[in-house]
Amino acid sequence: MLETSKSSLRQEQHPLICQLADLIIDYWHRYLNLSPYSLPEGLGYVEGKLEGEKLRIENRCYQTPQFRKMHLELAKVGANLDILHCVMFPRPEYPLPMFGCDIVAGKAGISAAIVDLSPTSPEKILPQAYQNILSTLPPSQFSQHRELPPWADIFSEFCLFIRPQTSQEEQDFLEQVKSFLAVHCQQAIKAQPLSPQQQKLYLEGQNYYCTKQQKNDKTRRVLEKAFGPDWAEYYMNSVLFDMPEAETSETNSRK
Ligand code: BLA
Repeated sequence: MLETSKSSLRQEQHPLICQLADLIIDYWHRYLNLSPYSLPEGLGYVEGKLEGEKLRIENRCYQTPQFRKMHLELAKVGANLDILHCVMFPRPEYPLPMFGCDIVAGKAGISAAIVDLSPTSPEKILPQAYQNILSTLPPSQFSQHRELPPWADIFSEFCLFIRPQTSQEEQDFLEQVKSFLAVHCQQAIKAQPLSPQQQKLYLEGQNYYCTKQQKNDKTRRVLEKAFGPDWAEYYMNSVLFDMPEAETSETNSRK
């Protein structure tokens, strides 16, 4: 899956999604030492159509010495709903937070743009170095902040969840994602491994994050409509928010 050319789906996406996808891939290449990560067979590109509109999904996945799995997904529902989903899962040896980002763009523009560095520590707080740097970022001004749903207690105090109102706000969101990615990649490459006991706790932190994200009914509903409930469940548990403990595949073991 180490493609260098731009994908077909990307060119059909909302311009902010294209920009963000390019930016994420650029930062990953710039800061990290990428190797391919294989998704379960047949899940690189998927199309589904049960009721209503066709859903197309395109996945890109990498791993690095610090990250077990870095996943960028673009999805298109019919002609009117474009989605970008991105999660960086740290290897549990490192006390790193989860980078997560989601953009949902409909006919009327972007309804949801969210980015966070979410804690994995037993205390559910970010490492001090992250807190120090994130709290010095210039404050961004957005006219519509959105309220998080009840399952979303996994996010940090730095989580940004907005409905951008202007192209300036869209660009400001992009700048925020850039800052989060830069901080995260710079911290990750300096990270020191944890003791086995600590690793277990951070792994539990990641599993808690995944369990909560699996409760996002809005994501589930989109997948269910195109692929049915069983496939949606499988996809949410094994591609979007798979838990590292459940991983048995040898294809993605560290080189
Ligand atoms: C919301 N996610 C949504 C919405 C849709 C999807 C349709 C509703 C948009 C809105 O409320 O305006 C759909 N998102 C998808 C689909 C995929 C996807 C189909 O990623 C993948 C195929 N979601 C994430 C990640 C985060 C996230 C990594 O995948 C955050 C880091 C958050 N999405 C998130 C949140 C909402 C959302 C918090 C709002 C949920 C709500 O208001 O109930």
